Amino acid sequence: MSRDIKKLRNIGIVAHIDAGKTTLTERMLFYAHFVHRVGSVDEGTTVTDYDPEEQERGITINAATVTFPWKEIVINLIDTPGHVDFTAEVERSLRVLDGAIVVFSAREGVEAQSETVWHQADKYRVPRLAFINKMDREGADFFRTLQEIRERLGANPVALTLPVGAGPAHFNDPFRGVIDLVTMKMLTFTPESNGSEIIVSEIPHEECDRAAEWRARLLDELSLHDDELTEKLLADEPVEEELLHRVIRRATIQYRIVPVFCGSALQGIGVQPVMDGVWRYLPSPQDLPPVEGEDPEHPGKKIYRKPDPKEPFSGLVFKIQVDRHGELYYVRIYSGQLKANSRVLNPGKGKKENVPQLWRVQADRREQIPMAEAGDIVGIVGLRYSVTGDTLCDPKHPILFEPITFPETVISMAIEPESSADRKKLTEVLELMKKQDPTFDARELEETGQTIVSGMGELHLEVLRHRLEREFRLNVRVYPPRVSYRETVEKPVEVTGVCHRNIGGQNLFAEVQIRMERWEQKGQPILVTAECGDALPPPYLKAVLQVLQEKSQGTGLLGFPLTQLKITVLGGKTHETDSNEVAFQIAAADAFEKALREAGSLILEPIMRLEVITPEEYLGDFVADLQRRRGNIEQTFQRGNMRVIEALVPMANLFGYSSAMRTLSQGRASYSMEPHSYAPAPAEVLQGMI
Ligand SMILES: Nc1nc2c(ncn2[C@@H]2O[C@H](COP(=O)(O)OP(=O)(O)OP(=O)(O)O)[C@@H](O)[C@H]2O)c(=O)[nH]1
Ligand SMILES: [Mg+2]
Repeated sequence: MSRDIKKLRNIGIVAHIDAGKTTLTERMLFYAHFVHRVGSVDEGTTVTDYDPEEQERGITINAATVTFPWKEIVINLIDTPGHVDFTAEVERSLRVLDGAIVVFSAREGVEAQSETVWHQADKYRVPRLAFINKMDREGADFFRTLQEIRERLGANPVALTLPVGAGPAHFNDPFRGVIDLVTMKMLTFTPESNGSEIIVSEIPHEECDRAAEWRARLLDELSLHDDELTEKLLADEPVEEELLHRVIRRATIQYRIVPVFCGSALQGIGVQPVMDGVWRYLPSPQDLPPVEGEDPEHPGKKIYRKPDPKEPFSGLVFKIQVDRHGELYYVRIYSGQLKANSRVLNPGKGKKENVPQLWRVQADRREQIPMAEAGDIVGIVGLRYSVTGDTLCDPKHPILFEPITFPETVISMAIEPESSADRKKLTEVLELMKKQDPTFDARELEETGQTIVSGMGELHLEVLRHRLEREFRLNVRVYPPRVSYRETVEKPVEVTGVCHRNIGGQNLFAEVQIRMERWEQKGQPILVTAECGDALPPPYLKAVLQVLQEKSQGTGLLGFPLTQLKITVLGGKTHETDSNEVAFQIAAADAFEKALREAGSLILEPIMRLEVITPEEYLGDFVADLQRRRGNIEQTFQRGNMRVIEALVPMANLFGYSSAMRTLSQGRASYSMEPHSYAPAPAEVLQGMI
């Protein structure tokens, strides 16, 4: 089944936890006639939260893909999780999607994780729409949320629908419909039809002034992006809807504006206008510039692929789903065609891969397809060497895309199989889980026979443990979680690594000089680079860089994974007859070990960015409590009738914070946290370790 690429929309739904992403997805599926009754998150009956773990907890854990038609288009949609422990799902989705709907709760406004996903979408240059949801809740405020989008996110939000009323049905002026500022009509959604029937009527008298004011703002803003519109407005001529749609579309795709809609996904109010927004304003794969990659044979040389089925095939593996039945590799196709039973190249690994089967994935169901084209997202069964972030391409036309970066783990815990017979199986299953989840790590400790698993938070590790039991029938003993420490070097050093040896009668000579130092750069824990001009011939330099790269992925002097580390190759010496690549590998390893020893080590602990939302009366208690936890309060501010505290706090002092927080506020406060950075651990921590 090939599709018209102009009519395809690859989009993600992203937001803070509980904003209503899954509820919105379910509504869209209902209006698109993909499902015939509306499932509910609270009853565990939605299409996209199909995992038992998700249904029991009422939250999304895995990003789920669904494909459905809407008017003239086909939407490939990924519903992502909001909980920060599963941020990898958001990161990789945004990496391969062409557009996004960012959902906000009209009551809570722009929450901590909304900021994070917003910046992730900025990083991958994803055009987006905003949906201000939960207009039916007490305390919902569309205009305040709009203002927060402008101020906290530095975005340019442009309201396309306005709410009529706010709050639940028993209120005086409850939320009951939206005003479409493009058509200047009021839309109501009949409850008997579950919101699928839309009644279009004139704007009620009492709303006219406000609608006129916001229409004027909309036209003002749009005229900044289009001359034809400006002329029409100056000449006082009528403006057709089609012109407005065109201008909004162009400005959205160029990241100049963010169209904003409002509604209630739960009550089925205001959802179809967002779906129309996806159709009208978000890009098809063809509307985007060619994707950039590197020529694997000439590192540094940029090459491009147009989103065209006639170009050579290229794609990116962005997710691997593992279950008892095997592994499914999700691939975004950027150019060309991919057929079942074909062969492709994984240029990063230098391996050819067979593609035996292609699947279209619908949440937990799959359908086999013979072929897929540029712009599409498909599942492959049967790859052997590829991992998340790898490029696949036409073997005759190699291209290498930039891999996906994921955050480092922050907590660890020791686990052991209940019976020693399960040890081998546990190791195998953990390997599978690592493959599936790039923010999960497992290392065996030789001294104790325990396995240390690391992840993004307590919930992340708990969910993984449940999977071991439920899916793989492995019972494990679990030790209390602790912080994932890292290490870097204390002071910068310059050393020379040498290889002056005779191996099997052959003399080997190499010398390489390196600098090792601590460096901090967000998103790039380790940098290995060269500043040595032509002191070393390229094959030798390549061998040196490779060894340094590998070693720096390992652990430091104290046995913790290395981070915040920069290694620079400064120079070296070769010998006319005795130098070769092996000699340089040995010299590089020698330089690395020497440098680590001389530079001393510094233990780093993970620091979390914490946001607490509390009623005013508990503010003082929260601040004092956070200070006791070695927290640094960055700011506090008002949101509606609540106070928000933003603080940086060591993860080590945040275990069990949710129950402490409930006690402090009698259950009235809420919080969220996400990894922020790694900072030197205080002396006590070091003492405790030695
Ligand atoms: N009143 C009201 N409640 C809503 C609305 N949308 C969602 N909810 C409720 O909010 C809760 C969270 O909804 P979800 O759809 O699971 O939110 P989510 O963004 O998918 O959450 P995560 O996937 O866990 O990040 C559920 O209890 C929903 O019933 C809405 O428009 N109005
Ligand atoms: Mg969800």
